[in-house]
Amino acid sequence: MSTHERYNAPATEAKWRAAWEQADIYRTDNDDPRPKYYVLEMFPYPSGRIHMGHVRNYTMGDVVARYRRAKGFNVLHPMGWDAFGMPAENAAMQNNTHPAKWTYANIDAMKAQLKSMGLSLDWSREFATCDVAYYHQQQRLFLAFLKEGLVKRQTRKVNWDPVDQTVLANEQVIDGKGWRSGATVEQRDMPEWCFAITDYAQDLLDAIDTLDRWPDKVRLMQRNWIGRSEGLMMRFPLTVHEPSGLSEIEVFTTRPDTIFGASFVALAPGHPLAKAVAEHNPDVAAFIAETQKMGTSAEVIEKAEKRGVFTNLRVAHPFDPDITLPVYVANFILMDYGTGAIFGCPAHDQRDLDFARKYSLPVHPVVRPKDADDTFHVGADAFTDDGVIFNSRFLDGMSIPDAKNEIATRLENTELDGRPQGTRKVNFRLRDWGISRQRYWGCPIPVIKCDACGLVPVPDDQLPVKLPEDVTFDVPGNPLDRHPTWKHVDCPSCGAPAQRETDTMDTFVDSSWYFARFTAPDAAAPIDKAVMEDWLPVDQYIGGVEHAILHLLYSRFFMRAVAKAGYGDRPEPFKGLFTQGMVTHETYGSLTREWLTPEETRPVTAAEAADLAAKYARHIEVSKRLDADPRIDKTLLHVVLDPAVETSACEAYDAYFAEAKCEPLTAGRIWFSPAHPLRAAAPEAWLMNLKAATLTPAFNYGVEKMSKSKKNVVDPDSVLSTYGADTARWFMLSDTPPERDIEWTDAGFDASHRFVQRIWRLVGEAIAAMDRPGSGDGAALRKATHASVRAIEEAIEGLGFNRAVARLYEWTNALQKAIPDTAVPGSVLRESVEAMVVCFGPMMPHLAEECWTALGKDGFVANAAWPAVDESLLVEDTITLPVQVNGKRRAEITVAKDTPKDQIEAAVLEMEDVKRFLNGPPKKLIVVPGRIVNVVA
Ligand code: ANZ
Ligand code: ZN
Repeated sequence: MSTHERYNAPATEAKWRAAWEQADIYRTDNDDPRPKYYVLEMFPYPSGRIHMGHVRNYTMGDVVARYRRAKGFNVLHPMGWDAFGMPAENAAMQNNTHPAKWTYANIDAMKAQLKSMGLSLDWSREFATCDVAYYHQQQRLFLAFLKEGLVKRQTRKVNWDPVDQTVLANEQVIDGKGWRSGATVEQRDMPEWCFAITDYAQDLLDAIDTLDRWPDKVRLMQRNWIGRSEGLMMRFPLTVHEPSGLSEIEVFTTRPDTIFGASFVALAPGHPLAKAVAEHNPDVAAFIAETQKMGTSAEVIEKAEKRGVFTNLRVAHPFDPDITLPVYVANFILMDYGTGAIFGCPAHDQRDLDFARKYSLPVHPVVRPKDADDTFHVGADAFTDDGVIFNSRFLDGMSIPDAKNEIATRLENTELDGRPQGTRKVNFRLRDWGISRQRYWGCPIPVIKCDACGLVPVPDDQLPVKLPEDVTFDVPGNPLDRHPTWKHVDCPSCGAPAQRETDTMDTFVDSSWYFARFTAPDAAAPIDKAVMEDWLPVDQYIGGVEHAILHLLYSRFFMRAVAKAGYGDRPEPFKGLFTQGMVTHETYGSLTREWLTPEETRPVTAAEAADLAAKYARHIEVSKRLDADPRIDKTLLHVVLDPAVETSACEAYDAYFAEAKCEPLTAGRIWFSPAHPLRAAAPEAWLMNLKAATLTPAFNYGVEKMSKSKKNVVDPDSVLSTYGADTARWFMLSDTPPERDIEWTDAGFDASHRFVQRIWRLVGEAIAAMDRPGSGDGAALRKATHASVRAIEEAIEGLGFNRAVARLYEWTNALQKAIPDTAVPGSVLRESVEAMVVCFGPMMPHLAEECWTALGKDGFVANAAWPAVDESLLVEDTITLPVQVNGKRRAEITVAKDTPKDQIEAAVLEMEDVKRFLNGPPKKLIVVPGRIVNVVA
């Protein structure tokens, strides 16, 4: 073959993919005796098409898989589909198709796309979580967990959409309204199935310390999510009788040291005492009813204005019965944390302070900064830092920890109605995991509800509980619930007519154990214990940081539950975790952010730019003034280039001066932040592009995450079919560290494409020179070769793919130089080229195969061993020593490692940078071998 031909990537790549598939080289045998290595990328949701984020994620995983294979590991690298979930039902509603049909068609399409990337996946292990075979096993796991006491029924506050007749996740409640229906969301108490993840709260927290190959930020996010706090349960007696008979309020506090700064007690709207008071107090009843309309999420509650209502009740201060505190019902107290009641200390808690200011409650500081005196007081900001206790009787002068301890000890030893008034308590923010979803497209919960027997597990021989196929999506609500026959069954226990559970499982359940199922995807049991224990933990897991909390935490819990149920003991599923950055691209749009694809825009001509600049002169002037104004919050900059909003822009400007604050962001007014690339350019340059064939400005909104809604997506398909997978893979690995966002640019992509061609030419040129004997020993190239192999293996092992790429560029340069140098023997060229092909094989696997064949090698490079590094060639044979004159560093000298002292001395005395400081021979000259040269003038 002629190696001077241009490399035809699309055709060559297809050929090699067919060859790999034919030879079935990526199938993994569980019994292979070599050491195991499990690399996994988070499996995709089958939305229908892969996006560039997938390309990046799977390329990285594939590099790791191919590298470890070359290193002699038995590598497991599977792929599947996270296939249940709402989008399939939405599609079913919109397109009148069945979720299964839609899902499996998407899987087919995406699988073909993934295949065109040349990923070394073991497709024989593929499954979708909506496969009956998979969810059958999941139902068995559910029942095993139920038996172990890890599944509970709990009544929970949920967001109920009265129009769609469904429970909404917190993210689906937008400003108190359902995301789809727009109906005002109600809070309802609903019985739910829950997994007892809180049983493992402490263990999940402690074990984070063992995850030393996880990013610190993810470990921190997990810690915060689990949210352990040590505090005190504290009982406050009511001063008057309450008709319900309730006589006290118990609170949970992490700051008992601030008890002498307490100025109120507050109850959650769902607190039993709050409800009791509501029975006879209409104001309280109205307030509670109103708060029901707020979302249930902690974030919503955090953001909302702190409000409350006085109950007319008071409690006695635990250390002074003469002090009483008013009891409120308040919207910022959560019912499902602690006891659903607090004592408020406004001076040292911001929420309490906001509340106290609103209701004119006293603010008594009881902790002062170490360097402040007793006149210390609190203004708009609560003081939450460390300090010294004051204004607190027997606590005065203590540190916070000592004061906490003192209060706890005293209250533990004080009796109230025959029980200690205080008890130390550890609380977790983590809640049990509610898995009930009132949806069709999920794994049915295998339980039957019988009037006589209660909740009866479906017997194993009656599993799987299959989803019925004949369902309709034309009306809101749960299709399983309204199916005419599906839910009607006989009770497995007494035989009486009974009903199936119509809730399905949260899709996070499906993804909490798929990695374990991959190890033995056809096992008769959910998990083949021995095989799973062989493979797990996953050596390298790669995916998006958006899954850093829930998916990973649920998986960690799941594996603990799996262990308890006897399916194998691997509590930590992922040994190494890597979270890659996103793929970004330039974004264009109109002033009001009607997005345009880059192709829909065109560059503005100089004449047009001048025209537009004149037209928008007023705005540009305002912009410049705002820019220069030191009083402006520079995080909210601005340019308004639409005549229609000219007045409002100028009004906003004036309002700013009047009110000393910036206008909030509103439609029609665009405030660019200074970080925006357009801000750096001249005002005229803001008009980067125009909407094609019009004079409508198309603003460059900078580099944003690729997303359909912003129309800045580059479709992998077009790139893969035109340039081939290797170019796309190489681009994804180049330049940008993998944890950072990578910007898609045509120029960068072209450079990758040229490099593919360059390698192909280079290999051809090297092959042509390989027969020559060479007049020298080629030591320089040999060194470059072996040093490169070592550097690339270190880079890949550290997931520094961009460093491996950079090293390959250098290596090709060294080779390029050596080819015309007839002193370099052909055998040394061959050694270098063969090693190079193996080393870039993980990144550009198709090109590597083609080069391998051109080199006359047998078999696939995908099966070739990683080049052995000759360590002796890595030893540096020169050494660089700093040279000091009179204690100051003046020069450095590089010499052969074994240079005798006297030769170094002589050479130093000849150096210009040393001679300058000498008048005649030096007083002293000391060579510290391998370290430094000291000259005393
Ligand atoms: C008195 C106090 C004084 C508090 C002070 C803080 C500062 P973490 O760390 O998250 O556990 N709290 C307790 N239960 C609550 C609930 N159900 N809803 C809202 N807030 C609640 O926070 C514990 C602190 O959060 C507790 O300590 C309590 O307020 C509040 F200067 O008690 B603290
Ligand atoms: Zn029964």
